[in-house]
Amino acid sequence: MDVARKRNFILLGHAQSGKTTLSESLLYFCKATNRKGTIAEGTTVSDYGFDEIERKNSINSSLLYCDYKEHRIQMIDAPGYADFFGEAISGIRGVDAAVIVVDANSGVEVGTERAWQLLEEAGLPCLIFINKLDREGADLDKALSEIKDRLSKRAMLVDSLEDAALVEAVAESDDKLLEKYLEGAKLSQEELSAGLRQAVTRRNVFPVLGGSALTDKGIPQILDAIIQYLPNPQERPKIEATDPLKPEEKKEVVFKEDAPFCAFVFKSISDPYVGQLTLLRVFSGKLLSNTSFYNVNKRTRERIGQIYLLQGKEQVGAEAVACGDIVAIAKLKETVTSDSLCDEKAQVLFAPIVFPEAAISASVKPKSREDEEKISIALHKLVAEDPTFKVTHDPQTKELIISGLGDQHLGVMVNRLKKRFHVDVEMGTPKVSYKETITKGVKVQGKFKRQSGGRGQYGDCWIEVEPLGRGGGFEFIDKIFGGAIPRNFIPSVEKGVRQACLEGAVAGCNIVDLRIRLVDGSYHEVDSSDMAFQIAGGMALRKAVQEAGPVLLEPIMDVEVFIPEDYLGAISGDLNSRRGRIMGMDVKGKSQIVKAQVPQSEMFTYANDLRSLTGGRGSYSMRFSHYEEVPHKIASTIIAAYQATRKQEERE
Ligand SMILES: Nc1nc2c(ncn2[C@@H]2O[C@H](COP(=O)(O)OP(=O)(O)OP(=O)(O)O)[C@@H](O)[C@H]2O)c(=O)[nH]1
Ligand SMILES: [Mg+2]
Repeated sequence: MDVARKRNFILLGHAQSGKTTLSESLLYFCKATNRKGTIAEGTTVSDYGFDEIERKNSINSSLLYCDYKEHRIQMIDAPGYADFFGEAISGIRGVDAAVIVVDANSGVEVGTERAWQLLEEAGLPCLIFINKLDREGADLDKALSEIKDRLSKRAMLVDSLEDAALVEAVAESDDKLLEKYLEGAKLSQEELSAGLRQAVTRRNVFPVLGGSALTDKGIPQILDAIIQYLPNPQERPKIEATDPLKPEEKKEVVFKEDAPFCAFVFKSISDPYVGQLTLLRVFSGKLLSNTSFYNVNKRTRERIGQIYLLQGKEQVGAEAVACGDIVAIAKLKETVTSDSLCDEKAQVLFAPIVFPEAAISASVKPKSREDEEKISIALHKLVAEDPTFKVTHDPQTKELIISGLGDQHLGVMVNRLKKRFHVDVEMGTPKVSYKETITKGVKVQGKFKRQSGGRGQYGDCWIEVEPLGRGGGFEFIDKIFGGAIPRNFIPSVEKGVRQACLEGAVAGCNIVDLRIRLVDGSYHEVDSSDMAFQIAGGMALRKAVQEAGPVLLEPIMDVEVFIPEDYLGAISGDLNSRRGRIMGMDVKGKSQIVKAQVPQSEMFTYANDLRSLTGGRGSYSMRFSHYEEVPHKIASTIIAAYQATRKQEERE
């Protein structure tokens, strides 16, 4: 297929606006399928996942294709829910343009704005499809005027090329046309329609169409618009890339079939039959099945087997693919999402995909013991598929923590663990990794003495402890003079002290930020042993901490909240009520950024709380900053709870 006859785009928009139904309608109209599937029956080509069928919405983006008027159209159907927005972010790296679907009754929604912003940042052109016009009360003009108000004045109906605003926008995209237009001459139909195509690619015009995906209204019109107005892979906007051998220099990628091969990996899928499928977009040159490519990120060549086109879950073998194609390759060993692939002699490094930070966490625990091994293999596979899903192990609380973009996201993953990997888990709120430290210096004795029958035990040490600053860690200094403790038992004392620091003295947390000096002690010729001095060291440390004004430390997070201006007051107030400190404000595009430091324990439900506070318009990112003292009242509650469980355990 000639590259000028290729079009590819991503379907974006608010959840439930009808993207998947539209994709199904396009496939059916182009005879790529012989039956039109529906969301209700769970029979669409795109939403083939068991959980997509169960929930009746898209979770993963899928790749589809059809032919229309001698053009090859490839599309990516992305999910609309915020929890799965990572799929839209990766998907746009495979395409040249987008079709934004808007529900006529609901108009511009949060998900529409989010999609719009994504395209604005990527500099990709788009068409807008106002859907569900079959429904009672649906009003194309009303939806269009809202789109003009909230997205862009350059969103326009293009079926009448006479419209003055349209003519002006087209003229502005081409110097020659602009000159003619400013001189007052009338632009010809040919000039206008060629100019319009350029205006769309340059994001000067966003053509708007209307219809109904459910009842197949407006389908040929949107197909015509796709081939008439959207750029082909050679005309697409420029792409950010560098030469890995000269990383300082930007590199211009020419989108041509007879140029060196380069491609970008935007997604991985794990398929139940063929295993790992790697999805890539070819930007230049050709790639043949059963050859190899150079992976710039891994600095290695990798052999490939069969190349496939994807029609939902179905793989269709392709001998050769070229500039503009979006394809899948099975069982690659080295190559992962965000890698750049190319000809070794003409290296190109594309910018990596920047995914949103995981915002919400939960602890997971297999319900049965046999599943403990299975769960890590299963989680590993889920992580490989979804770069917005993270798994960590907290060494202090010994919990397995999963993190994602929202509670629906985590719910989907836990459901996959169960259905795909047969691992049933219990989900809970993660425990905070508190730490213990001291606020003043003390000197104490730790003495362990057992001398009743048989061989006795004897260890005795005096230690001085003093607080270190935050992040000071643990220091142990041997100040024994004159053999009060024999040299070979000094490491035993240190070992006992260190072990006690791991176990905690008041709330079962690591003890940190203190200096310990071993200053004195005594021993017994026969009864002293390594074990006895370890125990004495531990006893001394626990006693010292309890006497040295112990406090708890908690992790404090750096939080950045992105919101429209109207929500500033509500968001700042809410952060204050979470014991947060506002550190500053900033502006990015149309968003306000509130920067704050907030204790981690107050942030576990923030993803959902922020969503309800801002009607879904807010987003945030968060990372660990430092440890700080827990306010006394809260610390007492935590310590009391720990002591209570200890007592309970001892009784059992
Ligand atoms: N009346 C009417 N209903 C529609 C139309 N298009 C889609 N729907 C219905 O709207 C619901 C959502 O449709 P989907 O195609 O799943 O929407 P989506 O945008 O893919 O949703 P997400 O994947 O969750 O983002 C389904 O119940 C569809 O049957 C339409 O043109 N008219
Ligand atoms: Mg969908």
